[in-house]
Amino acid sequence: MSIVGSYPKPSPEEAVSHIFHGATVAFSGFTNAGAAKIVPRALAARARAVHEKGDPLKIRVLTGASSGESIDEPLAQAQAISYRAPYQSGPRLRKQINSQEVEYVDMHLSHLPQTVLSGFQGRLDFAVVEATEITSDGRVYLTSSIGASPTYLKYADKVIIEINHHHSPRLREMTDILIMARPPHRSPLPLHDPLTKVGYPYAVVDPRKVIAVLETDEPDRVPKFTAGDPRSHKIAEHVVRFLLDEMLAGRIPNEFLPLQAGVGNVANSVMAALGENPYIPPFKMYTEVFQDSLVDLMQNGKVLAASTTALTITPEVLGRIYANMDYFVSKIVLRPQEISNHPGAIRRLGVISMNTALEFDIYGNVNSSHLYGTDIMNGIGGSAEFTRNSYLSLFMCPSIAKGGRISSVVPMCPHIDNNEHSVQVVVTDRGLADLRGLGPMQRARTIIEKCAHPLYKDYLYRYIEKSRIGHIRHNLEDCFELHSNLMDHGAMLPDLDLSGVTE
Ligand code: 0RQ
Repeated sequence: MSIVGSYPKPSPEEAVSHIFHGATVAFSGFTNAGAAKIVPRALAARARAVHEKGDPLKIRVLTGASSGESIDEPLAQAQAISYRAPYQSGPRLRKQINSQEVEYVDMHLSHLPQTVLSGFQGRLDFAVVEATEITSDGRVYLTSSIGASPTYLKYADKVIIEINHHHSPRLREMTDILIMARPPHRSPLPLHDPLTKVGYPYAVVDPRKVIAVLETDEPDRVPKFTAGDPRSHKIAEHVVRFLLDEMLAGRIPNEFLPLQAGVGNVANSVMAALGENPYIPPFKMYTEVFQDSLVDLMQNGKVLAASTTALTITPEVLGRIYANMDYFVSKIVLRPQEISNHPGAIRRLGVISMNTALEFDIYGNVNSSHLYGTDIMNGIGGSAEFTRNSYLSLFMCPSIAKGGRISSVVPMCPHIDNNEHSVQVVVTDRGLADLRGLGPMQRARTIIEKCAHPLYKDYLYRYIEKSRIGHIRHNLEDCFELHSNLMDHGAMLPDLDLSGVTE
């Protein structure tokens, strides 16, 4: 039985009629995994109808992380979002944020639940959460992501539950839910291994707050990941060689250390390369997003275990997991994002973090979120909490973008998400720069030599030579010349001959 108890079961249209202009609505979903599906669709339709009559209907949207196709895109299309936190990745919403139609707060994902419990997000009017089951005493068994849903269920005034029959009810065997108490009443997390469980297999809601239980049977809209391109393979080669060298040097133990990997092409290629390499021992993951590429590695024994907050897995591959739950339930733990991304757990476990940058500067400061320092791409997601607290932190990206019109290595990043104090290793298709123990000028020369594309090396060397001498050399007049050129002329160095450049 997926609905136990006498909960109201209105139509989706009736359910969303409660949601008013200006309401804060917190949805389940960390990526498209476990995202609410019925309510965003029905709410978008209602917003369109309300707008046609000339009345306003815009809401403040919280989720676990991005939730493009399921939540952000339909609501953004209906111009129904006024405020968004803590992460997004949808093209339409991105446009509305960059034209300042939508206020967006780009946050560390583990911070979100405590901003809710401490009241910084204001009143939480509604929580809309996907589940496999709700019981009469208010236990809610979540689906393919946990995200911030336990906190939303606890603090929202009113709750709508979407029971999705597509998901396996056995997901609860992977689930481990704990909500951190208010400080100063927090205890140490007794988490010594990615598989340690410290909580309960369900979230809890006061049944009196539940105003609707809806039912559906639809898969998560997780897009297929694209196979890595040659540059991603090159980056992966550098990363694998570096990790093997670290093992040989005794800095990574023989049983290896848990890995965190960001999303996208490059991360997938790196994971595939680690999986294929016979000298890398079977390893565990302590991460926030578990993707398709890891499922095969888990099935062939290379990935021993994974702690995550989301199974961001295409429907076909998720079907494979659901058909083999006896194998997978003992190897995956699904946690709330405040635990999957918890600084203390990441530090204790000695996680190796591998995230993707848009660009980094010659001193090792990284920009993953803002093009030209102004336009949001997606956000920081969990990249900064993993980077800051990991045992080894790596950032990766191709050395050039847009056919060479953009260099990913620049004199100074116009926006910084992870700074030189947290970033230990940067990698491009050209090579890897290990920055540990290096002073600023050593970092600059190593990064230019190892990571910059040959087209941009001379410019970068010249930049440091003509800069003002201090602990760090910079020339405040020229430090953003490449970005200004890009905006004014469409290329960072407009006079470069890019005819032979292949990406
Ligand atoms: O442009 O879309 O027009 O082709 O930016 O670049 O190389 O396809 O990068 O998809 O791997 O994403 C950092 C955005 C990389 C992502 C980022 C252009 C480039 C292309 C995209 P097109 P790629 P990817 C775990 C951790 C932050 C969150 C995070 C991200 C487009 O990884 O959002 O790590 N990370 N979370 O041509 C201008 C530059 C550029 C540039 C590339 N320097 N300037 N444009 N592009 N470099 C997940 C969670 O937290 C949930």
